[in-house]
Amino acid sequence: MQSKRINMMNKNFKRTLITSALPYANGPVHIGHLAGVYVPADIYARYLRLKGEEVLFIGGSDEHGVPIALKAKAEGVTPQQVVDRYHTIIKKSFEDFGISFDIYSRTSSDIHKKTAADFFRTLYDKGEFVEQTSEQYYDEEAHQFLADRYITGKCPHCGAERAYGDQCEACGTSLSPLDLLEPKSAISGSVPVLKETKHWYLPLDKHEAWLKKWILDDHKEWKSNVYGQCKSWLDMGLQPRAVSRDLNWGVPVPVEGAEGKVLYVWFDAPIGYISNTIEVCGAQPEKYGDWEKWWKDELTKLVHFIGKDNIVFHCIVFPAMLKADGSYILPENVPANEFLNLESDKISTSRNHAVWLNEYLNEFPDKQDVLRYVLTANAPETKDNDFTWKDFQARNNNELVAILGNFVNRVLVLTHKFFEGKVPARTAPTDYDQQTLDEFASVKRELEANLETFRFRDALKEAMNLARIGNKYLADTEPWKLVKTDMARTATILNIALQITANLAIAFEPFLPFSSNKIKQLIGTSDLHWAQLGAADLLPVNHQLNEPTLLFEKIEDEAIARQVQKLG
Ligand code: B3M
Ligand code: ZN
Repeated sequence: MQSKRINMMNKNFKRTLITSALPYANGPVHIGHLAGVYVPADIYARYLRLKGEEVLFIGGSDEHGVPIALKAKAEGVTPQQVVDRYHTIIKKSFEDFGISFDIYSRTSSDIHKKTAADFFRTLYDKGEFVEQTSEQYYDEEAHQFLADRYITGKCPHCGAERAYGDQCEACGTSLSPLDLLEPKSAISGSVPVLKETKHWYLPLDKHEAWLKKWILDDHKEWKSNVYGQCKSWLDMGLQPRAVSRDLNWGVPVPVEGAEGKVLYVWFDAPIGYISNTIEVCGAQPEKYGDWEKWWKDELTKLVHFIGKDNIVFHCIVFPAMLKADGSYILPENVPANEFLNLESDKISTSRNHAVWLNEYLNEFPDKQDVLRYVLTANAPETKDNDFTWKDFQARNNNELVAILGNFVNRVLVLTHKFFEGKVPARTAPTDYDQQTLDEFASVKRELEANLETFRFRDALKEAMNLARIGNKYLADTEPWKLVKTDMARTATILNIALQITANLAIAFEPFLPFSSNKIKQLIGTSDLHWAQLGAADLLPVNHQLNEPTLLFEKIEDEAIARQVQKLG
């Protein structure tokens, strides 16, 4: 057992398939989405690409489910109109923030509808479902069964008034409609009646034994929040889960006698990862190859980036679906994050207590990296965390401007001033120079160790350490003074400082892609790879640098006060 586990962990994977949760297309995305899922997934994807590894990074909108149908009803438009609107907004926000998906597609695509229906059909034909008729709530005014969020009531666990048929948002407990006290239809407000209906269930109880072994024995390395949640689900014992719903918005259940029924949104959504892989491989076969190698080859490392409310679906339900099919690999890791709060309060769409990505960019154009930086430095990796505008300002002014931006700017300005913007020659490095150069190598090791284990906060700290090393080096050696007496020594110092600058462009690329590009542009290089991190010869002598411009600018109190005020 022990040796098997070690084997699995040391497996020599050939490629990495990265998925990020598919956000519901029923609203724009906010900083909580970015911090919890998309920035970490993007850091990981960029890092692996920079290492020259074969990577496929999948994103897309989740366009089915009751919240979307409800929103359409409330607005008097069709569900398709709702998802068209938000899919476009969400897709653009991700592009604007540099989330480097290989594809960002959607679950209302034809490829997805076919892939999801085929997936269901395969399991159906293999006898992997249990068919069961049961009594469910029905709205006699609206003539409709009330699944999931179509029904509200009092939470039996915490007593909160507006719990939904699938979950109580106040206490986080997942519910089924029959658990609710004082149930009410979300469509008409009427008290529903019970009526019989047939559904297909995935018998998770039958999958329990292998899931227990696979997660609890073989994946002890998963993050403790993820492992802990899985363990508590598994310890409680798994129940069959319905994978169909009586609804008119979704992928129709592809069997006879299923009129008016669609696949449960949590059945079709994760299949969206597969559909989007099929779509991108079909569109660019020379670049990505055959889709099946990404999903059916044991040498593919599958990693799901998600938020903590999606853990059970990605660690238990979707793996059970994949296993029931039998031809798919299982995720190697599911580095789920906890939640991000905003100014000590839960982010809430209904109360508009959120920072929306599209609005942020209106207020802070070209400051994508500032937000990426703050959200990573403060990521809810092991526990819920708080975003505050004060912290945002402080990290920008005291870290990005004062440390990283200041270092790069000083080096470039001094080189232009003393050496006409050309990389000066390095001669006879002192012990201190050597020690500084050696420190890069240890930073590289630390960075890698953290990135490989999804500790992005610590990884970012290491990258920032490199800039601190640079600042300290300049402060200790004072080339602006030495220039009056020792030109050769000044040249050596600036050469080393410029090598540090080139290293910063590599180290920060996964975290701050826009700033990394700017640095590369300033130093006139485009081609830098991860393997070069730590090297002291990235910029050849006499290489021409471009005119310095500032990487970051100070954010004033007024701008911050405006944002705080906006939250009310
Ligand atoms: N749309 C829930 C969410 O956005 C859901 C994720 C689907 S991932 C396959 O949190
Ligand atoms: Zn509750």
